[in-house]
Amino acid sequence: MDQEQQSILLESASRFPPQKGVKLSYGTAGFRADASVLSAAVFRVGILAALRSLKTQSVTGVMITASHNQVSDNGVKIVDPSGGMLTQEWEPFADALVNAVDAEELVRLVIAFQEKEKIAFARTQSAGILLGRDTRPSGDFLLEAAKQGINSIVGAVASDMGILTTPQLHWMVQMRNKGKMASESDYYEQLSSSFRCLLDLIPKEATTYKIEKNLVVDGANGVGGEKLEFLKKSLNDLVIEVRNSGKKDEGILNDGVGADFVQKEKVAPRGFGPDDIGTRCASLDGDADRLVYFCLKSKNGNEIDLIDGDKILSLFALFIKEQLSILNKEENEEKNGYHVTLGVVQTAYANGASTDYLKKQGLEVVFTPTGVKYLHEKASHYDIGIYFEANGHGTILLSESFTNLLEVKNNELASIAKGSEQHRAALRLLALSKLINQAVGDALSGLLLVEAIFQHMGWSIQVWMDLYHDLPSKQLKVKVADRKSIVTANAETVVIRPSGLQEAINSETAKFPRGRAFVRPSGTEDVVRVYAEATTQEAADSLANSVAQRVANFCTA
Ligand code: G16
Repeated sequence: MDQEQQSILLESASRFPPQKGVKLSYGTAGFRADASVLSAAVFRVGILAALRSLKTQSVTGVMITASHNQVSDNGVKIVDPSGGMLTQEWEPFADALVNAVDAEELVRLVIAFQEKEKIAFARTQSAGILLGRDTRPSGDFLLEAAKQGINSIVGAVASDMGILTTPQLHWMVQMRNKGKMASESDYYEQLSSSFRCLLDLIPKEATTYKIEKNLVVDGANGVGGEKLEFLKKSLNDLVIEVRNSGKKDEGILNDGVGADFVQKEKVAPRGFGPDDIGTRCASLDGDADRLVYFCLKSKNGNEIDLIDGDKILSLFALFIKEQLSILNKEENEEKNGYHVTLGVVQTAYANGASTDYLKKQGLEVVFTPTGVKYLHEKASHYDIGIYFEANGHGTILLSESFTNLLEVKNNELASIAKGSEQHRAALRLLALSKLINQAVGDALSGLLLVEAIFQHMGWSIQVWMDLYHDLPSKQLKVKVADRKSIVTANAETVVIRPSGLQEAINSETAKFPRGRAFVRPSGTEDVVRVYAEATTQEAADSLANSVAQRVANFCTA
C-alpha cells in the first residue's frame, strides 16, 4: 500500500474513533448494537466491502439494518459478490478490523490483510459497492459513515441504492455480477412477471376449493410494507391489504408487530383483530427477509394458528416434487442421463413434526447451525436445495446445471410437445427460479411464490395448516453475564461448555415424553436462546422454564 493510501486511511479512520469498551462480533448476520455506538463499525465495514470488491473484482454490497431487532438498534452486513453473505473466511478479519483500538492499528491490520490476500490497490481499478439501508432513523448517519469508509480506499466507488429491503440489495449485487439489469424496478418486474407466469400455468381443473384472493399483510412498520404497497400495484390476480406499513402514526418498527414477534409469541400483531378471523394473513420482519403466515382463531383475543418457515418449506417442497415427477414421468433417469438431487435444510429450531413430515415425503433433510449463511451453503450442494429457518427466513436454490437443463428441456419440449404437462412443469420450475430470490431469503418473493402455489394447488389455508400438526413449543431468552460462555456443537443441539450444562438439560428433558430442548447464544441479541418442545403446551413451557433456570445457574456460577 503506498504512502498516499496509508495517509488517506489514517486521516479518515481518525474521524471515526470506536467507542471505548464496545466489542462487536460479526455474529449471525453482521454487526448489531445500539445505533449510537455503531459509526466506527460501519465506517470500517465500508473499508472491508471495498477490499472484498477489489479482491474479487466484482460488485459487493453493504446493508445497514438490524432486521428484527428494536428500532434503536442498527447493524451492518456485507453482501458477497455471489449475492449471499460475506464469505465466512473473512469474518475473523471483519472482527479484528471493527475492534481495532485506533486508526494506527486499523491501518496496520489493513496492510497485513492486503498482503496476505494479495489485494491489488491501483488507481485504475474500480471497486463497486452498492449501499442499502432500511427505514430506521439512524440509517442516514450510518450510511454516511459507510460511504466515508469506502471512499478511503482509492479506486472504490460507492453507489447509494436508497432505502431497500435487505433481500433487494442482495438481489441487486447478484444480478450486477451476472451482468444483468438490477435496478429496483427490474426487481419488481422480475417478481411480477414470473408470478403471472406461474398463475398462467395453473391446471384448469385445480380449483377444488374456492381460493380466497384477499391477503392481509403485516409489514412490521418497516421497509417491507412500503415496498409491498408498490409491488402489489402490478399484481392484478391478488388483493393485498398492507397493515403496519410504517406510515406515520401506524406504530413503531418491530414493536408488537412483525414476523419475529408473531412467530415467537404466537399471537396476532397489532392492527389485527376478530374481523380478520378466516382471512389469510402474513407477516414480514423489519427488513423483509422473513415471512410467516397466520390465521386468527379466537373471537375474544389475538390467538393464532401459525404457519411458520417449516410449513412454507413443506409447501415449496411438495410443489417442486410434483413438478419433478411430472417431468420424469415418461423418462427414466438413464434416459435423462441426469439425476436431480433435491434436498431440504433446517436448523434445530425446526419443529420435530415438520422434520418427520418431510422425511415421510421421501425428502433428504439435513441440519445446520442457525444463520442463513450456513443453510444457504448446505442448500447449494443440491440441484434444488430448499432451506428455511422456522422463523421464516429461507429460499430455494437451483443449480446452474439444472436450470440449463430446464432451458434445454423447455426448448426441446416446446417443439415436440408444446402445452404438454411435461412442458408446463419445466416452465413452472423456470418461472419459480426467477420468482424466488436465490441470493437470500426474501419475504416479498417468498410471499408471491406461496400465493402462486396456493392457487396452483387449489388449497384452502386449512389444508395447508393440516399438512401436519406442530408439536407444542416454547422459546425463551435468558440474559446472562457473558452469552459466549456457552459453546455448542452438532448443529447447536449439544452444549459442550460450560461443562455439566448439557447433562442438566438432558435430565430436564427426560421428564417429558417426546421432550426436546437446546440452548445457544444469540448472534444478534445479547441473550441466550432456549428452545423446548413436548407433547403439550404446558409441558413445553415447563421444560423451557426449567432449562432457562439451569442456564441462568450455570452462567452465573
Ligand atoms: C438473522 C439471521 C437468521 C437468524 C436470526 C436470529 O435474522 O439472518 O438466520 O435466524 O438472525 O439469529 P440469532 O438467534 O442468532 O439471534 P434477521 O432477520 O435478524 O437478519
